[in-house]
Amino acid sequence: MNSTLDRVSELRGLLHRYAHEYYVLDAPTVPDAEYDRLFSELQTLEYAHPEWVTVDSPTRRVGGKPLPEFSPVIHKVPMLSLNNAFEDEDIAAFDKRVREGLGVTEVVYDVGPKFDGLAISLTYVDGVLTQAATRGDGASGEDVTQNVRTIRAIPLRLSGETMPAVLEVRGEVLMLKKDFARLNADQAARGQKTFANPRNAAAGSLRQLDSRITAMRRLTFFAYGIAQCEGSVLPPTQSGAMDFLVNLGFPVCHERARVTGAGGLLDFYRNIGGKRPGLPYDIDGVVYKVDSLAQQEELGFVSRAPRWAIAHKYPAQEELTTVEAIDIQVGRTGALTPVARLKPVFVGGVTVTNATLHNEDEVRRKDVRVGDTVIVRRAGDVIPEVVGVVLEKRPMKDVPGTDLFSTAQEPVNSPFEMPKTCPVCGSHAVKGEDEAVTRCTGGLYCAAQRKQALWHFASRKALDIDGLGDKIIEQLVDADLVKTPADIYSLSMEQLAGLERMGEKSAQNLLAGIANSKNTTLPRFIYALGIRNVGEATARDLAQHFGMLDPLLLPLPEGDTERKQDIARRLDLLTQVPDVGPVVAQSIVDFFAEAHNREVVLALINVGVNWPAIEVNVAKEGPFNGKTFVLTGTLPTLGRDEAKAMIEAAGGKVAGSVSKKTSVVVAGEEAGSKLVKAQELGVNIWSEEDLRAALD
Ligand code: 9MJ
Repeated sequence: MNSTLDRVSELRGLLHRYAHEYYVLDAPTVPDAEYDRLFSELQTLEYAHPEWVTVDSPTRRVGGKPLPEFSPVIHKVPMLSLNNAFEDEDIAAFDKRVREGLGVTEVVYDVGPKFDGLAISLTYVDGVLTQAATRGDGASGEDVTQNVRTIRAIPLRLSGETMPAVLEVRGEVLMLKKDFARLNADQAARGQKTFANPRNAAAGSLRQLDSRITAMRRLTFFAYGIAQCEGSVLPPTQSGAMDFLVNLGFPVCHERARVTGAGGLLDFYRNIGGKRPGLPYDIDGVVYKVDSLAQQEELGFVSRAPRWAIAHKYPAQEELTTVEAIDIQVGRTGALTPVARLKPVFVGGVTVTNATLHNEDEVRRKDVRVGDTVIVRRAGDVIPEVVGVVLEKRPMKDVPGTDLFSTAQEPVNSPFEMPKTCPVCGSHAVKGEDEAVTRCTGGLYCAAQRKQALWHFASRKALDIDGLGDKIIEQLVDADLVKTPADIYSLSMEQLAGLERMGEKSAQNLLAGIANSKNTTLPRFIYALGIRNVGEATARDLAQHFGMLDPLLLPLPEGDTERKQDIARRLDLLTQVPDVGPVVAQSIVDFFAEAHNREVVLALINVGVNWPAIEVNVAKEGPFNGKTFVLTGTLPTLGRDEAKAMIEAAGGKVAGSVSKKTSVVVAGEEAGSKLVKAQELGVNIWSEEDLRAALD
C-alpha cells in the first residue's frame, strides 16, 4: 500500500466532489481556500510523481460539468483559468519567468482587480449578442444567453464606429455587495435560503432555468479579455484591448493600471488591498497580465493557464476551523452574546480565535455546535463571523438502529442552548418575546456590567462624582475594591492613593467628590441605577409620581401565583406613570425583582446617599377627577406637555399606555399602536378639539 498514492486519489475524490458542489450544484461545502490548498497539494504530488497523473485529474481541467438542463456550448477558444500566487516572492519569480521567456530586461503589465464572480464568454455577431456561455470545464460550458440578456451591464448591441464581424469577449458576472445584502434580506424575509457570499449569489442567480428570476437579481459584469475578433484590427496591447471594449460599450473596471516590473506589481497589490473594503464588489486578488499581445502569444500556455498572467490573491477571507466552545459574553447593557471560541485560524491576514454568533436565534438558524467544523469569515475590519457549519464534518456516533442488527448514526454534540442565568453573576437571563437579544437582569450586581454601570452611576447626569473617570473605575474594579456603587462610598485615602497615576491631591479631590455626591436628587438617583429603558426623563417621571422608591423595594412573594399577581400589580402601578408603557414597566419590575439590585439601593441609602423629599403630584379637584388619559400622536396645536398640564389641572391623570382602565385616549396625527389598542378595547377616543370642549 503506497500512502502517498492513496493521498493522491483521496485528493482527486475530494476535489472532484467540491468542484461539483461549487460549479454544478451552486452549494459549496468548503471555503475556496480549502479547495485551493488541496489543489496545490495535489499539484505538488503530481509534479513529484508525473507517472501518477491521469487524464481526469482535477489539475487537468477547470471546474465541473455543465448542468444537464442548459444546452452545452463548445468554447472555440478554451476558457482557461489563472495560476495563483500568494507571496511577494511568487510575484518576483513570475516576473523573472516572463522576462526570461521573452529575453527582455523589463516587462510592462496591465493590472486590475480579480473579481470574485462567475467567468462568462459573450459572442457578438455583427455587433449583436448571439450567445453567452459559462466556463464549465473550460472546454465546454452552458448556454445562459437568456439569463445574460437580463443583465443590464451587458450590451445587447455594440456601439462605436469599428464593428467586428465576430467578437468573443470574456469577463466576470458578479453581484455588488449592496445588492447581495438586499437579496439576502429579501430571501430571509420570505423564508428562503440565503447565500453565503456574493459569488454564490451571482452563480445561483445566473444558473436559473427561469430567466425571470435572474432578471429580478441585480447582477453586473466587467469585461477583461478578448478571445476572438474577426473583421476588425485589435490594438496591440491588453490595455488597448480594454479601451477598445470600452468604446464598444462594455463595462471595464476603472481600478486598472499599466505598471513595470515586480515592484510595480507589488505596489498595485498593496494599493488595491487598502481600497478593498471600500470597493462596491468582492475581489479575491489582483490580476497581472503582460500588456503586449505579441508577447502574450510568444509566452503561450501551460496546461490549464496562460504563462503571461497570474492572479495575486489576498489572504483568504474564509477559512475552516473547529468550534472549541461557545461562551456567553455579557455586554454593557447586559446583552448576552454567544461567542464561538475557535481553534486558531489565519483568515483575512489575522489569526482568529473568536467569532460572534450574534444571538440565540442566529445560533439556532445556523445550528452551530461545539465540536463542529465551521466556515469563518473576516472581511475588512469587520468582526469575524461564522458563515455556516460543514454538516458532513459534524462528529457522529453509532447508535442502535431500528432492529437488533442495524446501527444508525447521530451527532455526538447537541444543539446550543442559551443559559437561563447570567454566566457571570447568576441573575436571571430574560428574552422579550419579539426580541432577538437575551439579557442579564443583574444590572449593577453583574461584574461584566459593573464597570459600565459604575461609570454611568458616577456620570454627570447621574450622581455626578467629580474625578471618578473610566480609568479609575477600571482600576477599582480590577483590584476588587469596588463591587457595587455603594462600595464607592467606603473607599479610603490609602486605597485611592495606591492606584496608578493617582497623587495624594487627586485622591483627596476624589474623596471630596464622592462625599459631595451623597446629596443628590431622587430623579438623579433613579437614573443612576442604570435600569434598562429608564433614561433621565423617565427617572424624573417616576420620582414625581412615586416620591420614593419604597413600593418597588419590597421583595416579590415566593409562591408562583402570588408572584404573578404581584408582578401584574407592579406593572399596573408603573403604567400609571406618564409615558411609562409596558416595555419600560417590565424593565423596572425585572430590575427590582432581583434581590441584588434591591440590596444595592438599600446600601446606598445606608451609606448616606440622600435627596430632598418630593412633592408628589396629587390630583387636583376638577372635572377630570378619577379619569386616566393617554396621549398619542401629534396634536394640531397643543404640545405634549401642554396637553398633560391641562388634563392634570382639571384633576385627571396622564398614563403612558392604554389599558381597560384608560378613560380617554387623546389622539393626534400619526397615532400608532396606542390608538389601535384603544379601538380594540372600546376606549373613548378624543381629538384635541374634544379635549378643549370638555374643559370649556
Ligand atoms: C478576474 N476573475 O477578474 C481574468 N479575471 O484572464 C481577470 N480573470 C482572466 N482576468 C485570463 N481580471 C483568464 C482569466
